[in-house]
Parts: sequence; structure tokens; C-alpha cells
Amino acid sequence: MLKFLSVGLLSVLFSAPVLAEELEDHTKMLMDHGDGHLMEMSGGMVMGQNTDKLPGGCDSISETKEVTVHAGHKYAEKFPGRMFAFDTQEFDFKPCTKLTIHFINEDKIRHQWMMHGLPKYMYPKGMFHLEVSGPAKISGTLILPPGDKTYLVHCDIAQHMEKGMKAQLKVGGGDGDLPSIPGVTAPINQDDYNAGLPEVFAAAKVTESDIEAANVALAATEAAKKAGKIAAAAQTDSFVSGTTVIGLAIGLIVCALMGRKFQGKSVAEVTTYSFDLLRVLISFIKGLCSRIISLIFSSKNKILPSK
Ligand SMILES: [Cu+2]
Repeated sequence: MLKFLSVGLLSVLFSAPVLAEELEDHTKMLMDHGDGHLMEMSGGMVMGQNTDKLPGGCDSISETKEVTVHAGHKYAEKFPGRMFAFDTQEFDFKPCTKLTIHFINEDKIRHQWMMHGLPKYMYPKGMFHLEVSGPAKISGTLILPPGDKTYLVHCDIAQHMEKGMKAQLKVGGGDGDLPSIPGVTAPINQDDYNAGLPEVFAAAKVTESDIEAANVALAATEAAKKAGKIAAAAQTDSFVSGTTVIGLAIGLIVCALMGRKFQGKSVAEVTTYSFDLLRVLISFIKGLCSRIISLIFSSKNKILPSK
């Protein structure tokens, strides 16, 4: 019963921060460092922000568009073998569109919306880039160049693109497709998820008798483990456990000491003394508990001085 109570208490304590969590918009915290580079203290950033400069060949802004892109592990679930993905893999906009992207990172790690191949005279390194550690939101704006072209969009955190966080953004219908866009184009190196076990075993030269022998060995190991567990359980359930022995030893020592102390005293005196001792012990445990509790919570809610 005590076990269940403590497990319950612990789960309530640990679930509180999870319940309190909500999506934070980091766009409001950004500081403008010039040249379209904006950053905030927790590491959210926008690079290549351009809200007003027309790229060469654009007479005016053709359209103003806003898209929300979600990024996270859960969007990769429908793509076999992938771990991360955007919720949309393909975009198409008119040339000279003023585009605002609201990037929502739903994972508890860092993700990026990084676009390549833009004109370098306007966009440093030809990039427009949003980045934030999630779960969080960050927004940025750029003006797309003229001309029909397909741009690569990806997350550049190591292995995130290879694991599926890759998309293509077409301007004016684009100039072709990029490879390995999940659900859109075929990967360069196709993994085979169709082969059944017989084919896999045949390739690895595993025979039926090998499998049978492995199964027998596995069953024997499991049985041995189970027997070991039962023996261990029987040991802890026995009347004289290790804890009992230690308890008895402490009890004997305390009795010997107390016996000397209580020599020649009345029953009432002994009772009073025992209750006093118990009260001191309880107040000590109470103090210890409140210290532990304040230690757990003090790191979270630090109250800053008013000035
Ligand atoms: Cu990523």
C-alpha cells in the first residue's frame, strides 16, 4: 500500500511540469542584429529576414502569403524508416511572393527550416533560415526571387535531413524535383521493407535448425532467469531477512543502553521519557522532509528582487 502511495505521489510531482508546458512564440523575443539576422537568448533565430527589399527582376510583390509549418517526430510516422519530418513536404508559390513562415517545432529538441539557393546578393550564403528548440514557434519573412526554380528546404541538425526532415519549395512551378523528399520523390538509396523473414534468413544463410537451436537456447535462458527470480523472491519473503537481523541488532543495543538508563525508575517515568524521545525523533523527521521538499521546489521558482 505504501509503495502504491509513494508511486502515486511521485507521478503527480513529475506530471505537474508536463501539464504546465505550452508552446512559446519566440518571435516576440527576437533582437534585430541587422542584415536580416535576428536572435533571442534561448537560441531561437531568423537569418535572411527580408520584409521590404525586392529581389532583382521583381517589379513588385506579386502576392503576400503566410504558411504554418509544423516539424516533429510524429510527422515522420507515416514514412517508413524516417525519424523526423515537416508536416508538408512540398510548397509552390508565385515568383516575387512575400512569404511569411510560422515554424512550429513540436519536438523537445532543436529543428530548423533552412532554405538554400536564394540570390546571394540579398540573402547571406543564399539562405533563409528559421531555427528554434522546441516545443516552440518562430516566424520569419522573405521575398521570393523571380524565375521558376525548386529550392531545397531542410533541417541541418546532423542527420535530421537524412532521417526525413526535407522538403522542396517551388517558385513558379519549379524546375524539377529533388530526390528523397518523403512521400514525394524516391530516395537515392531505397531501403527494402518488403522482404519477409525467409528472404532475410536466406540472404544471411540461416537454416531452420539454426533457428530451432536458438529458440531452445532462449527458452533455457528464460527458464533459468525465472528460477533465479523465484529463489530471490523466496529469500526476501523468508521470516529472517537481512533487514530483520539488522533491526534486531539495533533493538538489542538500544535495550541494553536504555536498561541501564531506566534502572530504578518507575513505569510512569520510563513512559514519559519514551514519549519525549519519540517527539524529538518525529520533529527531526519532519524537518528533514520539509528541507527535501524546499530543495526540490526552490530551483524552479526563484523570486527575483523587485528592483
Ligand atoms: Cu531537426
